[in-house]
Amino acid sequence: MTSAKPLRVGMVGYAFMGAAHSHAWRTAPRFFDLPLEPQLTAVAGRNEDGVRAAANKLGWNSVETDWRRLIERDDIDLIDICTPGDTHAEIAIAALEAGKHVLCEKPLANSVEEAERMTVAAEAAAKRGVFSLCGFSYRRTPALALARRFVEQGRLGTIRHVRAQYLQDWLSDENAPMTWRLDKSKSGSGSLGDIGAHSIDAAQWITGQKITGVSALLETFVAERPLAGDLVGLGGHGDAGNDAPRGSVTVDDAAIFSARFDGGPIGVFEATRYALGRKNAMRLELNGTKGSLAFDFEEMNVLSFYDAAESPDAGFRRIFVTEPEHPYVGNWWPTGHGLGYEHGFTHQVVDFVTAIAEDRQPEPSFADALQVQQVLAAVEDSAANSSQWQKV
Ligand code: SOE
Repeated sequence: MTSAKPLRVGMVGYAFMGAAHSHAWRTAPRFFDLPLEPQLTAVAGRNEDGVRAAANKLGWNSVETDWRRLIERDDIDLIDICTPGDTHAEIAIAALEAGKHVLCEKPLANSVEEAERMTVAAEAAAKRGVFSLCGFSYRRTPALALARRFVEQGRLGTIRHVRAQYLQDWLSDENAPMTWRLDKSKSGSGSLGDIGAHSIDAAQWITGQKITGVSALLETFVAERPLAGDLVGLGGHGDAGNDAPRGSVTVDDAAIFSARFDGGPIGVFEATRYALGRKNAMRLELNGTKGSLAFDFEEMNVLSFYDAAESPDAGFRRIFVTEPEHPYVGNWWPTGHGLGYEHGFTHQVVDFVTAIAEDRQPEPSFADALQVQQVLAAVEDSAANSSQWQKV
């Protein structure tokens, strides 16, 4: 542990993302020499029993049943937003105006208009030394950070193709229950915003290029699902029976779009929760004039690299991203011992805490996340207009 000044955190929400963030806040100072020491000061949730149980399990020191109270507390420096998208704008803007740093889960908001208001608040706050970060945590996966390093070093040459897929299968069962992720009023969109947004952010960040236009298709395969339970979580396999009352799915189950990037590459993106057997296949492939890179989160410690300067039959080289010189890796285990899903969140905490201590705005900023939101909106507009080309 450090003897650094405390950074007192208040987290809103405590489900899947709340658990991942709690783990990150607890773990970061144990493996990284942080300039500020995160303290898990309070967690907020509407259900008192639920939030108390979560606080005990996840290691928070106190609870609130109203996020507003968390923001009023003067023993809290940073608000961590782990709630569905419909609440992000209100909580983030209130927190920033109250002088609290903000970590907000992705996608930033449920609309471009909300994301714009959040960005205005974030930029005003940054001038007062109050910073914000959007939780596109895959940027902090060592293999993807290494991919960016390779692109920056020019090892791919000029990038021609971006191929991005995010494939899951947790909705394949038509009787898997409704969750908030399937309710547009809560989540903003479906596979597009939940997982496609990660691909958009990662592709743009790694290539250093922005998407300028898209042509898209969205599809909802199962229009109604059993209303079993409290709409929380990823759902799962159906056991509600055929007689259970059903609720309407109001988001896309799958999204496909083609894209142009401002530096010349063309891209194809696919996001779905119906790819049976694909559990968390967040995949990215880049083809350039000098080489290609390929990544699949299901093998998250591996980055595949094809170097055109080598003999063609050398094929793709599988780089095991577990060397101390690889991004973030040196603080963990000896060479060859890989990392997991949770480490991206821990690295996110490390980077945010470091930026706060150094009095600078970290990336991805709310402005970066607003641009992703604009891509999401362009995809929805294109799909609603027979896949017509839509500028971002
Ligand atoms: C569910 O599809 C989900 O948990 C996303 O919400 C996360 O952002 C992604 O990391 C894993 O899948």
